[in-house]
Amino acid sequence: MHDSLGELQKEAVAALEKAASLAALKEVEKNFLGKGGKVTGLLKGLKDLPDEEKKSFGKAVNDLKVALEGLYQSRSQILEREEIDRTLENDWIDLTAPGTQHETGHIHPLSETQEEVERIFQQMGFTIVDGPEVESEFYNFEGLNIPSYHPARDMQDTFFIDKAPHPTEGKMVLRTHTSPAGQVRALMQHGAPLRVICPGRCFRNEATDASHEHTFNQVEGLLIDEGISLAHLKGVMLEFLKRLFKRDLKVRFRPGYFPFVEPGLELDMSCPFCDQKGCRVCKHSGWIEFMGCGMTHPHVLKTAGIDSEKYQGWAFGFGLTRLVMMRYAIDDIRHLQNGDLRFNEQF
Ligand code: FA5
Repeated sequence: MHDSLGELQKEAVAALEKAASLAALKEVEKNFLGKGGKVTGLLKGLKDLPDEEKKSFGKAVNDLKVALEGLYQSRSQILEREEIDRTLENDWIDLTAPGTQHETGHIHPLSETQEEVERIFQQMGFTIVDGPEVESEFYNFEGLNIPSYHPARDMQDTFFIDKAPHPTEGKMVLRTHTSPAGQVRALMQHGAPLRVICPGRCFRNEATDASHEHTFNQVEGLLIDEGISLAHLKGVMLEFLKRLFKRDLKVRFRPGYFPFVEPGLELDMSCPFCDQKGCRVCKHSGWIEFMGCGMTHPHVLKTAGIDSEKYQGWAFGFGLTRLVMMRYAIDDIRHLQNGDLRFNEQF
């Protein structure tokens, strides 16, 4: 009996030492020391032995159990250590390695400049308003003192929409400028006094080239109140340009013609890129044509139900797309909307 115990001990010790992983070691422990294990079986069988054998064999089996448990513990510590070393060897992280760069989106230069323009005018007390891109002839023309027979309709080549005309407002068009949003819709809706800007997309049915697109962005501005003159427009524009270009600039008015303002004017600004010394952007003139503007025509005020004896004001409209081209020295307007990521990623 004791001999077979010796055999069992050899077998268990060999199996414990051979186990190469914690899982294998656990399996060996189960086979010998677990509930149905060989050593446990011997302990359970003690009760059937005669008393004189029970004591000495019982002690021997118990000694074997204690010895195997000790061996199991020390083997399991060794294997645990080996497993930790293996993990450290295989799964190490180099904290000094440079991180992976993730591609992020870019704010389009048009949106960036529009946001800046909006912020500056908001700081000066203007509200941002919007209008529809598909307009009726009434809002795009008549409400702006441009009746159907007026030659000024030809100044803005119009896209007509293939859709039933509005019962009272004429044919539907893609708006050719942002003036309907400001001088007609905002004025009709809010009345006087009013201080708004309307940035938005406009459309013209014209051949495209480096400085003309069929789709482009404008910013319309409108200020109506009592006792308003062109001096206020000059002051607002000087302040706006100073905040936008971060330097003091000059402005000058030239006569211009737009049926919805009287007098109609063009505003030029001194070139912010060469301080009027002459450069490519200002075509060596020192001045850059910036926008159309003028005192709001009494007919426009009347159409909006405003007393033109009491209230006066001015309106302006500049090309946001052209402003972006100037700021970022973009030589072809078509780059801005052709969706080429190589262009967009530069900003
Ligand atoms: C107008 O559209 C007037 N509504 C502006 C105005 C508002 C005058 C209020 C008076 C009072 P004009 O057609 O000049 O004006 O256009 C204004 C600006 O839009 C131009 O100076 C130019 O910068 C831009 N623009 C016009 N057509 C195009 C085009 N095809 N592509 C890109 N920009 C354009």
